[in-house]
Amino acid sequence: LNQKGCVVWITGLSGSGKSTLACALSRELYSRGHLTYILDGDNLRHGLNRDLSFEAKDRAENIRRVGEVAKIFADAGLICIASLISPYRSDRSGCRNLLHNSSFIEVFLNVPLEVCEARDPKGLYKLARAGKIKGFTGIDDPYEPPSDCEIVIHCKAGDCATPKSMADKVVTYL
Ligand code: GGZ
Repeated sequence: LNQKGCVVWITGLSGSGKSTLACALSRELYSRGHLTYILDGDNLRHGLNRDLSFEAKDRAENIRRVGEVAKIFADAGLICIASLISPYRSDRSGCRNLLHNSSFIEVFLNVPLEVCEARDPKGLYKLARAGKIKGFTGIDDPYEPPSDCEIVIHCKAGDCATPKSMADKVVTYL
């Protein structure tokens, strides 16, 4: 096994399919003999990052910590897949700057808010619209789309790629 580590950083709205893509990509890479590890924002917020809120400064700290951990995995030779909303460009570029530029692959899951909101897998958009969650990304908190990321995956209403085909697009790039 001879593998150069890297970080695949998946950014996008809640419900855009980041975790689904992360899993599909991990499976696809595993089947090709690569070692991977998934760092998922929602999961990490139950442990490593459970002291952090969704205020901008805490989101920045969330991204910073995950970027540092991702770098450790990449240094160890793994393909680290990080799936976080990471709504601020400056936070994402901070992570990019921790790594050699060629080792940071930013993937933008470009799914319109309407599509994410219609999916609403955890009912969070509904709560946000009802004012029961404040500062929800896309509703009353910003999302800054990447302007120069490595990969963009588009998904329009009724026309979304399968997890496998999204993963294949990333694998082809890698
Ligand atoms: C955005 C929120 C919020 C607010 C709870 N804003 O789709 P999910 O549910 O399963 O994943 C989302 C997760 C976001 O965590 P991240 O660490 O990825 O966010 S960030 O990168 O912005 O720090 C969502 C849930 O937490 N969630 N409240 N106010 N998402």
